Amino acid sequence: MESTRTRLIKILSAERDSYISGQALSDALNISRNAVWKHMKELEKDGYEIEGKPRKGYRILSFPDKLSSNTLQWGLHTNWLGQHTIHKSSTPSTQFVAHQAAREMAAHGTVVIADEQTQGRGRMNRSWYSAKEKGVWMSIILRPGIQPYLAPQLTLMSAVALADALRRHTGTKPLIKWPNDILLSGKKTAGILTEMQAEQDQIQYVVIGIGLNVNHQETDLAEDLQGRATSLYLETGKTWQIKELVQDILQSFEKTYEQYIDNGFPAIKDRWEKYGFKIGEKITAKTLKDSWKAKFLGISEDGALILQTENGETKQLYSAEIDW
Ligand code: BT5
Repeated sequence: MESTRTRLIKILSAERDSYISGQALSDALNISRNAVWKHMKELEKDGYEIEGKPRKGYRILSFPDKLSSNTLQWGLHTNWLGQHTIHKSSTPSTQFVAHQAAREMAAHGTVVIADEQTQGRGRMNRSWYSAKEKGVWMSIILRPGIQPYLAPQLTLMSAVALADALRRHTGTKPLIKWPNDILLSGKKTAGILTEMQAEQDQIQYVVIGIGLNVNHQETDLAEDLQGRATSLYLETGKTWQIKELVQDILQSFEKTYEQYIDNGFPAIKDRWEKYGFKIGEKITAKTLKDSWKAKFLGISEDGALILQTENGETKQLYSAEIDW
């Protein structure tokens, strides 16, 4: 059940240019006119700019820049992704919140987003720095009808969706470093973490975590990241509105995900390779037993890394540590 507040914002948002009378709102929401007025005061406290005119009614003039479940909806053009959002001002990790929500049957496409994470995570228990209100820290809950062994493709698909959104929104030239990093000028700007709950041949849910550095100045980056990581601000000299970026990322993600589910991985593979970092160049790959120099040829129809070793042999790897 949506809160009265959310319904109020939806009604006002649908009529951007005309006024809606207090009576019409009170009828639609089944609350008194005085209660409507109180809600308006609360919205103003949250940074909404609302115009109230005697005998005409109310309209929203502007939405706050701040992230919230409501502000995210204004201007979000998706069919299912982000239609339900959980927003936290501070949380250890949006991944934790998303796992819990998914266990409690949160719908496919639910988005968890935070202004700050205090224990943000990368892969293999590495940490992810998530400075307050400086970036996009979000987790997407999906319930894809694919076999569990295909889940790594979702990481590659997400990276393509994110790279597309960044290129279009900011005019930057992102590259994807296999499997999950987005680089600008050779430095890490975003990372993706795919986690899954599955039985042998069925996925219960997947949580895709996306961390994107947006408005960080050099000193906002943790000391050990300085020189290795970057942000959209550092690359473009511009401050970006987090809310608008999130909306574009979600729109791009929904479209790319649908293409993947409808047509499979091959179309994603071609797009991935256009962004692929060091394709055609020499890299060093390490597995538990081996380490060898090889040329990075691209990715296979199912998402494996294709390498050509120095003696001309072609190898496909699904997981490896790479020295780039
Ligand atoms: C990743 O792991 O790159 C996945 C990052 C996923 C973060 C999102 S934020 C929302 C959601 N909630 C979470 O708790 N996590 C997800 P990995 O490839 O393991 O890279 C981790 C490494 O990246 C660290 O060991 C650092 O070297 C570096 N790193 C940490 N924070 C960074 C940052 N803000 N920007 C750039 N690099 C960073």
